Amino acid sequence: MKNLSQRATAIAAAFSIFAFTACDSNEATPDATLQSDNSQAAHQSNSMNLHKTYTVELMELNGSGVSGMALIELMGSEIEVSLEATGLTPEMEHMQHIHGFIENNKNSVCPPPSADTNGDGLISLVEGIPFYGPVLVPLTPYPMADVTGMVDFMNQYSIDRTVRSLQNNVIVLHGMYVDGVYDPTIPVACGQIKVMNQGK
Ligand SMILES: [Cu+2]
Repeated sequence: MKNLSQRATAIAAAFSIFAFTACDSNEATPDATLQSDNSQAAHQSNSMNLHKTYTVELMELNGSGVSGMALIELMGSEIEVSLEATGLTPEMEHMQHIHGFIENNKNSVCPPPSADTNGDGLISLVEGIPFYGPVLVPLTPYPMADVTGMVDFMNQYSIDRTVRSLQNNVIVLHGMYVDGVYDPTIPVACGQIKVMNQGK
């Protein structure tokens, strides 16, 4: 299996032609065309816009050493999520979610160091919520990292209409040892979901 960045490049090439016909080039109103899914007046190219590709660069939180990449393909109300990560605690389960805010299209972001409001040197699940918001889509079944701390994951989900502005959301991976005890909730990596085939 090709690695995700090679697949991402191939998918970008395959979909770049759609950029010329897409009518939702204004990402400030990302959901406008999706809201007209069922409208007879919908622009001719809406059927193309229903297939969008997103990339996520996962970067470490809490000094975890975790990094990775995810690819999300949106097809109507379905998403296919492919995710690879390394540096995870080996042979432990790692929760992974799409986090975001559903109210007012508020943008979800990865938490900065200042999110550690209790000053214990770690950003807890709860301390991160003001930044990344609650769980919108649990990316189940949560994978077990292999003996090298790697996860190679793919699954499909139906998503609610309110989640389809995917670029307003982030992916968060969880779980590492803290003071000798495995904390399955602590955030260990985060990445903003970005539209791949934009402005090409
Ligand atoms: Cu989460």
